[in-house]
Amino acid sequence: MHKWIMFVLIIGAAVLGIGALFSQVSTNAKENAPDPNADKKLIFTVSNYKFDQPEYTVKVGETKTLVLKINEGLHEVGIKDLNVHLKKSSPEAEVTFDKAGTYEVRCELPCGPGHATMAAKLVVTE
Ligand SMILES: [Cu+2]
Repeated sequence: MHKWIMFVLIIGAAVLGIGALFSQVSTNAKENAPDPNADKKLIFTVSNYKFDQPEYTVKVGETKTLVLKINEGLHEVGIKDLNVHLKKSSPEAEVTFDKAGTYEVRCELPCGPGHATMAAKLVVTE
């Protein structure tokens, strides 16, 4: 009788253990799976009256998908010298950076009291 109980408990524990192991493995696999487009994207995350970074850097010759991500408020982002304009209805643009330099990234939609100073830099390095 006792042997049976021990047997059932051991099998039960083994099943639970294997289950836990598998769920952990699949979670890890999900977390570690790289977004194949992650390094192709340059994301401008904006909120009321600022960009998530003061400066964004890319290399000459790189092609990136510029993405506007709005966390708060309503904004449109433009890089005038690259003829890039991102807005809520068309938040992505693919750009190949063929000239080194520093470009101004600005909010292009009058969005509120901080609009005038809502800007960042995009540095294209050699
Ligand atoms: Cu604005």
